[in-house]
Amino acid sequence: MISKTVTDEYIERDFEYGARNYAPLPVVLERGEGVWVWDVEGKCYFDMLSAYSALNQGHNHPRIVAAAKAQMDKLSLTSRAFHNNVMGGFLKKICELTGFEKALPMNSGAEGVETAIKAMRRWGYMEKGIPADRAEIIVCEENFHARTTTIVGFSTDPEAKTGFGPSTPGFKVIAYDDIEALEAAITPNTCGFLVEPIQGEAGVKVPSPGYLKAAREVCSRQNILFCADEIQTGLGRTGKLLCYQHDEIRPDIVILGKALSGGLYPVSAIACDDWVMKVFDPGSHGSTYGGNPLASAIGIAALDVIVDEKLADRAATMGLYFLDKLRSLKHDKIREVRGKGLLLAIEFTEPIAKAFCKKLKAEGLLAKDTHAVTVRFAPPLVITREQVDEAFSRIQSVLKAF
Ligand code: IF1
Repeated sequence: MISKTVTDEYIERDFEYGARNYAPLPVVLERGEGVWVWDVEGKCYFDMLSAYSALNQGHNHPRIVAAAKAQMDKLSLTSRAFHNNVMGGFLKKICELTGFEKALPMNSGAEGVETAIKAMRRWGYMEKGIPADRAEIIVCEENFHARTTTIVGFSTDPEAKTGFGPSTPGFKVIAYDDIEALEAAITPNTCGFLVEPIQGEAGVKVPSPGYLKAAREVCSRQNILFCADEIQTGLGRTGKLLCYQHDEIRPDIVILGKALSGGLYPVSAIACDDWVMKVFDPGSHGSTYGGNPLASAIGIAALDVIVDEKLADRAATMGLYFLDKLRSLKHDKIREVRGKGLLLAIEFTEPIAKAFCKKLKAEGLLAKDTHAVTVRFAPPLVITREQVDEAFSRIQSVLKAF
């Protein structure tokens, strides 16, 4: 008789009681530290996904854990019916780091994006004078902005979208990295352009140099808001604090999430100047947990770690080093190696990404496939040169046997 492993037991329980909305790699994790995670059988792995860039600071960063514990002992939740003594410091820090005047805290990335959509629409009605219920927001093909009904309504990925209609009206989808398509899609009712500076889920698609700058200029000229979804690309991941800084632009709204808490808690926010933020008045927006003292204390520590440990610079240096190594790989099934900072990907010529990730797992390295042909490598930004070397040698040995 073949006996069940502990891993099998956990996985069976997940499938017995859980919805089948995921098909994870068959590994059950129970502990993490820095770039490492351990499964329930004691096996150690490199985390090369970092919870899709939520763990830029590494697993269980001691400073963020300490801040969370200290705040938990005092006060965790007040709701926004009352002020708390931590939120303001968090918002101030977001503003100082991003260079915007105001920030509005939420929880998940999805809520951050919804907040930005509401801000753009209200600005369209209140400031631009768009007739009621006619506001249009332009988004890009292969976008990933989250999973609420409104947001999947303008997705172009059938897996994410099918069966969840009717879609919220008021969104126009254009090709990514196509400035003429943006110009052509604008009407007098356009209030905003929502874009990922690098499309993560689409397979780490880096737009052509100059695209974001040109899009920024179009938006300014046509009086529409430029909104950057930096939930995945922001907070150091691509080698700058914010990915759009590579293009020396400033959006009207930036959306942050994921690493804003370093993986300890769902924390998101939008940041913008007051001429945009003032569209929100009492009662128009909010969330029970948004800006709570625990989230705020965690957020402050998470941002402090990014700054004090110079994680954006680390991502730039280690990213180039890692990218060079990945580009040195010679294999007839590799189509392209690309990325910025520590948001890297290998695209294969065949749909072998998932099988590749399974082999990597056996070698003690966890990575995630996307769209069958691409594997993402996005380790915590605290990764050292020696750890990049070690990760690379595991990737190389899996590829040799492939
Ligand atoms: C899942 C993808 C990544 C995001 C951008 C908003 C959100 C995300 C640019 C929403 C979230 C996550 C969600 C996660 C998988 C992951 C993902 F593969 F689905 F597309 F990262 F690439 N904007 N992305 O990347 O933030 O509400 O999830 O906090 O399992 O759905 P959220």
